[in-house]
Amino acid sequence: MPRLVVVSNRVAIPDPTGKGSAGGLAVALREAFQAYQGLWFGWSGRVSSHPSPEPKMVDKGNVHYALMDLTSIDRQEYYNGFANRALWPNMHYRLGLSEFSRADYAGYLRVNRSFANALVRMIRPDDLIWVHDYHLIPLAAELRALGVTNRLGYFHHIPWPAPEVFGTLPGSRELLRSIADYDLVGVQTDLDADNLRRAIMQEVGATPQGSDVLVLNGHRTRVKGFPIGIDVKGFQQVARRAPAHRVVTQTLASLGSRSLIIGVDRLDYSKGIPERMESFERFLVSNPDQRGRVTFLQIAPTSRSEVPEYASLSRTASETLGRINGTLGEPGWVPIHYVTSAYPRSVLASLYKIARVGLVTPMRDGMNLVAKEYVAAQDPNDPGVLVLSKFAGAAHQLTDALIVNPNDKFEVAEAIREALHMDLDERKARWQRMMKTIQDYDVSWWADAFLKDLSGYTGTSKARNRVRIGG
Ligand code: ADQ
Repeated sequence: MPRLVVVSNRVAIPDPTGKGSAGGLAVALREAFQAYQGLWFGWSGRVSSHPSPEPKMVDKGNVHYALMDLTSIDRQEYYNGFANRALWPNMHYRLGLSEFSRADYAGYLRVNRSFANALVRMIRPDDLIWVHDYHLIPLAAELRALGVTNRLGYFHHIPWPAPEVFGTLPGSRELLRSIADYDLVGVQTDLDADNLRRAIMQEVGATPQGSDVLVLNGHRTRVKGFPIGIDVKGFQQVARRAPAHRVVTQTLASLGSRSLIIGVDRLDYSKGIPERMESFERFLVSNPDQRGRVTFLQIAPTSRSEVPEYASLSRTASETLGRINGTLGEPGWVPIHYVTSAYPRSVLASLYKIARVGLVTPMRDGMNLVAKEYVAAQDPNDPGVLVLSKFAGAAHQLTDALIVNPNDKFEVAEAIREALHMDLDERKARWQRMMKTIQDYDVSWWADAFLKDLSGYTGTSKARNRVRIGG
């Protein structure tokens, strides 16, 4: 059995209390590591003035964690700069927000190279190497340059935009050439896979072989959709427990007989939070009988606050909230409740379950796990309704949600009305079909499918000469 080596920007070490991070990637990879001895390599999250070129090792169970510190310039250029100010907006179709700087791009390449230099010493010949997300696209090229011949897989968690959009980014050709150094590239949807394959063919001249394989300089790369799932059973279990947390009991008490609509997202412009508030406003304006009878709770923990566009979004969200609550609120009723805390998974699960409507309306999203969590948490005998953006990867699977265009506030308002009035039979029928999909394609399916494909796949037509590196 080969060892699994996972590489991601941040590493989620389980905490000793067992309550550890319940973030999507942490849960997903915990599943993957159950079947393998493993090594998880990445940034420690710490900044230091003289980081060691060797990772700090932490051992937990069958997984070794290898943690690299960064300098503050590294963090600025690689993470805040190129990854989050150039790649992220480009890949979410926000070209006006994409800020390219040569220094940031150089920092991005530098950190990828230093990660490869540290990692290469730890790799064994039969390791399966699975790299995650847009921070680390060039890692394969760096590892190959150091003589690594192992199977290299990459999973891209965010959308892969149309080639015409990605092509606007300086450096995009170089990134496409390096992505072709992986053996298997997984993306969230077939549309993303098609976009990426077209870009690699049009921009750097790869030739197709069959439906999902591309050949560039004699190396074969398979590009394929692997929609990420959630831990459905785990989520159902926590949702079934009685709501013990103060946040849940207070929410229930303050609601009284009102219906709850819920939104849960990191505070990110891709999630469409101010736009969603305005759609709810439109709903209240068009349906005056609903005023005082429904409350919208938006949970949006702050993220990437060092990036200027996020600080500006935070101001816009607060201003939109204040305006709507000021104009439409009444003594004894606040239309929108807005909180910026992170909550334990059990609290989110209970709130999802209480909510009549899950409002998941990103402007663009790779998958959107909240949509799946909302479905998993519902009471089978009285499920709520999911309103879902057509621009979330999840919309490709959850076709029984009320699918909306988040740019059209009238359409979203109408979907909220329809959701609140939907009869029980229809709610159950839609929920059962969505539940089947998220159960069939849960997080274990995702990790198994990717790793099975990666381990059974050879990137070269001829077997590579294996060199033994590390130990
Ligand atoms: P994100 O952009 O972070 O993920 P999402 O898929 O919705 O988006 O995952 C967010 C996770 O954080 C969910 O598990 C959610 O429960 C949790 N979360 C959100 N708000 C929280 C809060 N207040 N407290 C606690 N937990 C909270 C990226 C891509 C997505 C892709 C995922 C996984 O942008 O498109 O679905 O990776 O591949």
